[in-house]
Amino acid sequence: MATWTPESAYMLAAIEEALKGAGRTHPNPSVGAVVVKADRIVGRGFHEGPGHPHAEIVALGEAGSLARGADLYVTLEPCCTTGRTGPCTAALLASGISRIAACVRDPNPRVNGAGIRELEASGVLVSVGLMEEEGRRVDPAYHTFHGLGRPHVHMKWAQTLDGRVVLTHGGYITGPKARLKVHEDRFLADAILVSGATVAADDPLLTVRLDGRPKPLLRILLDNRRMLTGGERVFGTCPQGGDVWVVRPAGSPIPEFDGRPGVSVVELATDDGGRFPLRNLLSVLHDRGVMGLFVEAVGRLSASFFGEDLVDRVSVHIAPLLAGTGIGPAAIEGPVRMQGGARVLENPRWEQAGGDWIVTADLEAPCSRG
Ligand code: AOF
Ligand code: ZN
Repeated sequence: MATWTPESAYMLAAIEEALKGAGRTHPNPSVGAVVVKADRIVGRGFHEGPGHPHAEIVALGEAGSLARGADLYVTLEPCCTTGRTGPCTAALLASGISRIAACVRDPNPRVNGAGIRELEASGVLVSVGLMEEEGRRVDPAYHTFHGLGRPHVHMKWAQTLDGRVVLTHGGYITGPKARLKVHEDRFLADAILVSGATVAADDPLLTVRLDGRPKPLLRILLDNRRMLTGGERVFGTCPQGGDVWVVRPAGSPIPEFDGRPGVSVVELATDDGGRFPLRNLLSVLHDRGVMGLFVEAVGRLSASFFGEDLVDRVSVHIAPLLAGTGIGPAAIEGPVRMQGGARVLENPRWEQAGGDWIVTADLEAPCSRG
């Protein structure tokens, strides 16, 4: 059987293409592709969002007749189904492409290997797995949603160098550059989750504030203690800033703000300690189509996410400050036994943001858990 060793540099170019669509393609995946002929990239493409052509089609279009006998590098297995657009497999076969390298299989049950089989059956040489992890990280939410049947959870908090998340005199811990990064990360998600206590204390808007890139997110407020009144600023940005879900213990009295435009009260059974089982909440969000969930939490809520092993990525924003103790919770507060004694984070990376640092890491590759 013929074999082929595709080259990482071209796959990297496909990944760079894919990232141009990041945050805009829901519920579709962000995908990038390049067509390579005689050691030269002759076509590039990325997916811009539902209804737009798939990355492969854009790259083939740019390559034109040069696609015949060429190689295609793509970050996801080509689709073989008709959705809002036609199957890429048919277009690839018609173009005369000879070899296809894909980072990862498409976990969408409508594809899930069938695209590869169809291409191979027609004589195309297909290689899957080059830069597989990097390919998943192009759109971790898509892979976790289809692979694990729940949203991908990206947790963020800001802390001082001594690990405190509240300052005595209140106010922001990190500077404007780090706070802008929060908006960029919110943009990649479909929904954002905070505790009702955070809303009551800080009165945040929880919108995405990036120049020229508005993106309404579903805003989920976990209000176990029924602290919210409907007068908080987040309610004033409904529905244009995104819908708001106030999650309350099942059987709570219905508050006046339920049913205002864009505002819903969602009832969820609590455990003996009065907490919401987060796995149940994520299952509700999955049914509602939320693929990427951005969680801004500290203290007991972040502890619950870690305790239920439901965190896929963490971003810790660190300011060069020392806060001392006795004020507010720690980043993770409560009796949490980390799996394996201490959790080893994968692929840790850091960036400077003004005078602060942002450390981001993943907790095991998405979908690698049994
Ligand atoms: C995309 N963009 O570049 C690729 C996708 O409704 P459709 O026709 O756009 O099909 C969406 C499905 O196609 C998607 O869930 C995924 O399985 C597959 N591949 N999708 O939106 C792309 N290559
Ligand atoms: Zn396709």
